[in-house]
Amino acid sequence: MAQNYFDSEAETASYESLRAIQSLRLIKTVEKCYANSSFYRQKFDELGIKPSDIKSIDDISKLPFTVKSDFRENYPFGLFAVPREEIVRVHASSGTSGKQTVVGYTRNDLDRWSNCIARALAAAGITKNDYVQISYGYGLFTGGLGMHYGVEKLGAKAIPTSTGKTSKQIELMKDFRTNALCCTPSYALYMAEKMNSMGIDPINDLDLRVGIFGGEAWSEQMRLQVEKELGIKAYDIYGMSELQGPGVSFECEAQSGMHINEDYFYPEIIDPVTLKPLKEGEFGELVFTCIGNEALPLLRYRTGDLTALYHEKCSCGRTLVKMKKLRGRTDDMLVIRGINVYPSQIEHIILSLGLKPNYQIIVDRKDNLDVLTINIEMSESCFSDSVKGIEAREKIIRSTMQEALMIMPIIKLVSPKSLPRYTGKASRIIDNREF
Ligand code: DLL
Repeated sequence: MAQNYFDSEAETASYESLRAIQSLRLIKTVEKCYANSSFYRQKFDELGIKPSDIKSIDDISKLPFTVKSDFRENYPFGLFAVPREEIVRVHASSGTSGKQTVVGYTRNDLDRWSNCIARALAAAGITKNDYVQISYGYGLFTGGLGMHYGVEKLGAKAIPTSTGKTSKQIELMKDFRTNALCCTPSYALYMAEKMNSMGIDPINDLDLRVGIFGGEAWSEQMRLQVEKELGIKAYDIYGMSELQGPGVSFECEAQSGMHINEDYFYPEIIDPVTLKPLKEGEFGELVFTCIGNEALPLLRYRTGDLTALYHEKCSCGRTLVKMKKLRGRTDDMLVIRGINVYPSQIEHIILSLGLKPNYQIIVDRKDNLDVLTINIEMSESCFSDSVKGIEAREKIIRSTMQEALMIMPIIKLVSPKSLPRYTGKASRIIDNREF
C-alpha cells in the first residue's frame, strides 16, 4: 500500500521531537489544570505539588491519577476546565451504575478530535474519493458524530446511517457504492449475516473495501472472520468517551497493534494493583494524560483497559508508539471459583474451534459454588446433526475450555440465530451472582 498520512509531521516525528512536544504540552496542561480546575487544584494541594514541579514529560509520575468515579462525583460539568461559554458540544456514556459520564469539547477540541479520526481513516487507505458509511450510533455516544467529523475533515463522503434498520443500510450500501464501513465489529458480523439472508454477496455485489471497527474488544480471529465474510480489510480503532471518543489510537496497514496519537494522549502502563509504572512490552492497565484537550485535560486517567505498549519500526513509517489489541478490562474479569477468567479468552477458544462469535456467558451461584455456562450458537450444518453428534461437539468444546480456563464450564450448543444480535456494543455476559 502506498504510504498514506493525514498529518505526516506528527505521525512520523522522531522520538526526541515527540518527547519535546509532549513535555511542552504537559507543562501547559498542568498549569491550566491548576489555574482552572478546582478538582485538580485540590488534588495538587493535597499532594503538595505545584505546577512548577513538572518540568518535562519525565515528571509525569508525580501527578495524581484520575478515575471514573471522579466523573460521577463531579457530575455533570464539574471537571470542565474552561469557562462554560467555550464549550460547544457535550457527549455522555452510560456506565454500569449510577450517573452518565459527561464530557465536553471546545471548538479546538472538536478540531483535534477530527484530526485524530482523519489520521485513522488515512492510515486505513481511505481517501477523498471514498464513500464512508458510519453505522456507529449518533447521539450521546461518541462513535457516530466522532467518526462523522473525521470523515468530513479528511474530505471523504460521510454517509450518516447510524445504527439499526439494517436491511435499509445494506440497500444504501449497494446503491451508494459504499467503500468503507465504520461500526462495532459485532454489528459488522450481523450485517454480513443479514446480507446473506437478503441474497447479497458482499464480495461481488458491493464496493466495500475497508472497515474501521472498534468500541468493543474483538479478537484476531474475529478480524479474520469479518474480513472473510465482508471481503474487506478490517482495521481496529480505539478510544473512550472520557478522553474524547474514538481515535485515541488506530491501526495502519501493518494491522498489528494500534498507533497512539501520543502527541495528544500520553500513554503509560501501570500495574492495576500497585499502581507502579510497568516497562515497555509488559501488560497492565492503560493510563492516559490528555495533553491536547482544552475542556477536559485529564491527568493520568485510569482507563481500566489492559494492554502493552511497544515501539517498533513500523512498515507504514509511523513512529507513534503502538498498543497491543486489548486483552480485556480490569473490571471485565470474572472471578469464578477464585479463578480469573477473561471473556476474551472464551471468545478466542470459540473462534479457534471454527464457531461463530455468537455466544453468551452466564455465571450463577448454586449451593455456594460458581457455575459457568456458555451458550454457543451452532451452525446450520451442526444443527442438523444427530443428538449424539451435538453432544460429542459439546464435549470437545468443554474439554478445550477446561484446559485453557482451568475450570469446567457447562457448554450448551443452541439453535442457529437464537442468541441476540447487536447493532452497537455486544453485551454477552450475564452474571447472576449476588455479591
Ligand atoms: O467506545 C469510543 C469508540 C467508539 C471507540 C467507536 C472506537 C470506536 P466508550 O463508550 O466510552 O467509548 O467505551 C470505551 O470501549 O475503554 C474499551 O474498553 C472499549 N473499546 C473501545 N474501542 C475498543 C477497541 C467508545 N478497539 C471502552 N478494542 C474502552 C477493544 C475497545 N476495546
